[in-house]
Amino acid sequence: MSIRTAISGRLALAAAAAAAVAAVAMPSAAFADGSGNPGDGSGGIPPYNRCLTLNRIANPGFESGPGSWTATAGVITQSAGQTPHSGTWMAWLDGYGTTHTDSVAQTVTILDGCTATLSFWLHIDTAETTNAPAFDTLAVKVNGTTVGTFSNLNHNNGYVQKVFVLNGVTGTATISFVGTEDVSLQTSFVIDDVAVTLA
Ligand SMILES: [Ca+2]
Ligand SMILES: [Ca+2]
Repeated sequence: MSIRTAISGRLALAAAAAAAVAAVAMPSAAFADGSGNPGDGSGGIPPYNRCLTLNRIANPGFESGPGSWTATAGVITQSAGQTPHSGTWMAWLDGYGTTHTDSVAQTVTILDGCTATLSFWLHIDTAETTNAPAFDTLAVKVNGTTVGTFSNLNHNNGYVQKVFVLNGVTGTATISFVGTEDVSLQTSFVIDDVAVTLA
């Protein structure tokens, strides 16, 4: 084989390889919506993957401070009085030992045809006695409907992950946590690493 023949052969192989790569490139319709996001479900996306998105919650661990959340004063904090589940920020509701209500909320979009799951990490400590009624409560709400309730009776060391499947919730969904204390004996509801994922 001459050198010229060998080079010619290599060029032909390179051209064939390039053609093979071109043949398996994503069809242009996959990004027909122009978003560059194949999972946002807004156009040209096969239905089997349109729910495969990352966490819909922005600033889920509060590490950007209050950004993206609506909260009552002092809730989103780096206070040394509690330990976050991750990072240095958390949402600390209540803990005053007086009549008080705190809240923290964020609105997300749940795509039609997808099932959303809400999860978060929760730590509760309290000065209430464990065998008393639920004097201080935390309500977990979606669009104003309570999907879960916790209280001083659920106090725990460290954090426990709570998970709620939000069947039938589509479109705009406001996720809110509302902590209500009675007149005495503090209960702290500490929340971190909130997620809403779709499947
Ligand atoms: Ca955090
Ligand atoms: Ca109390």
